[in-house]
Amino acid sequence: MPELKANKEGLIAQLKAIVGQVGLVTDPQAQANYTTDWLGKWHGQVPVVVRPANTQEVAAVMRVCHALRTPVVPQGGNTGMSGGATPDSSGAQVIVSTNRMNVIRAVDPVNNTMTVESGVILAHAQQAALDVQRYFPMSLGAEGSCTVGGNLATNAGGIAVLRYGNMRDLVLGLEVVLPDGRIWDGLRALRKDNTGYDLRGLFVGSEGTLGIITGAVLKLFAQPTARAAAWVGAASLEQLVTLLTRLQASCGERLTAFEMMSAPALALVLAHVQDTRAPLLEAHAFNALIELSDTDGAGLHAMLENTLAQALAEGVISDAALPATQTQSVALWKLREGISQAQVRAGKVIKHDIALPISSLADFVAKADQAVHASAKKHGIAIVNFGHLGDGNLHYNVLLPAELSAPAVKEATLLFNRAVHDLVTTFKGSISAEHGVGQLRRDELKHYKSPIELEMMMCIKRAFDPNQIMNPGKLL
Ligand code: FAD
Ligand code: 2HG
Ligand code: ZN
Repeated sequence: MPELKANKEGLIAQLKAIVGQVGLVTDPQAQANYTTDWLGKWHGQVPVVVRPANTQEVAAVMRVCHALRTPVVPQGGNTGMSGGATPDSSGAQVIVSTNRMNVIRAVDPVNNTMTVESGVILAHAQQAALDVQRYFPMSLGAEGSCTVGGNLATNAGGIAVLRYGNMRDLVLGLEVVLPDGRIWDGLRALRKDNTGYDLRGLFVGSEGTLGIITGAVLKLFAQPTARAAAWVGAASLEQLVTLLTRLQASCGERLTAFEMMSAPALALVLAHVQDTRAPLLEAHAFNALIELSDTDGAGLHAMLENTLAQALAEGVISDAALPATQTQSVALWKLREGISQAQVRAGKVIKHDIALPISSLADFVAKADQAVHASAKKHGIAIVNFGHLGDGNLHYNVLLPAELSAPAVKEATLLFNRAVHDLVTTFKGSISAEHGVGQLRRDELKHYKSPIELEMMMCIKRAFDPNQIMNPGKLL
């Protein structure tokens, strides 16, 4: 014990010499914001949270941790949904938070790029683009607190992937501090660069297991100045998929978001989120929130209205409402973005973040509903199915009663994970679409990935992090 204490004090002293007192969080109460995740599901313990101010400080911190073999958990905004940024309970791991690294280093409207530190909050990155009449399209419910580094490390998705792609598609260059403290300057702002292996691609989605991302060059786009939205009710998922196909044909790349909420997902929001109301008179088995955007508003609303009117006339959809004002549009998005919070308030949730070919979605959901209900007789459960239908990404979540004991939740999680993920595999889908594997799906990854894929990933992990100090217990 005295040795452990001496080690801990020695570690903190060395880190303090790098980042100063302002860069350390040692008070256990203040540490709680870092050691518990957004869902309140994971809790860890650390001797210290380190908050370097810049890349050089991150490098120096990593040199110390590397020399002492201290495991490091990188953390951005701590909004992740897979427990990737939460340390274990050993008290031996250190959190390295990027929350002081929030400088927009450069914006180049001619090259349509922006260079930012990894701790920049996503909403601030969006604003920096708008300030030069450009657009950074990554958008998700946690954008007011998640960071660009966290978005990259999880290869985040969100509501505009349909048009602009996920984080991997939106980054041109990276700066990364390697586990031994060396700095890789890959901050290239090029759209073509075939000088060897795709190292940038390796770090995107690596969930802090290969190094700490400290900077990034992001792609910018023309700023959409016009938007048209609609809320649609349909009797089946198949019908929503038909509508998606029609909108893609009639609106092309203007189709920016196609988000789905099943009736139970909408009901949950209406019950648990204040100042919300149903957009349509009747309840529908499936709802979609659709958005078109363009740099020129002429004809945009008409394009959406016409496609919806035809779909209504042909019985493809059951009802639709088009917001007449910006306030009404915001109210619709509040329904969509309130689902995560509503689930936390309603009970205990088993999260599934799955991707399937869009052509298989309806068939998958019909079979999954059957499988889940079949194995759910003894638990009073609800299926909270929603997600980014336009990307084939469903959050096919299972809500358990709040009063269920921890062992019962564990048992149900194993049961429903197997039921849902087996079926995902049958449909050649993915068990992890946008939130990351973290600690939540680590065992599932091991169960479903082929041995050869796991082995290739382990080789990469060993090459970058031979001492296994980067975010142990996550992903692999
Ligand atoms: P953290 O939670 O701090 O970390 C996430 C992972 O990245 C961890 O493994 C961590 O170790 C690693 N990491 C963080 N920073 C770095 C870095 N600089 N270098 C290396 N590794 C790092 N996600 C979506 O994809 N789409 C959504 O639509 C979406 N909606 C959400 C809505 C709500 C209300 C909430 C709470 C979350 C939502 N998320 C969504 C999940 C979450 O916001 C994203 O995963 C986000 O990208 C995480 O960013 P962060 O900065 O909070 O990362
Ligand atoms: C969303 O799409 C997020 O709203 C969160 O990815 C999903 O709460 C969830 O399960
Ligand atoms: Zn999502």
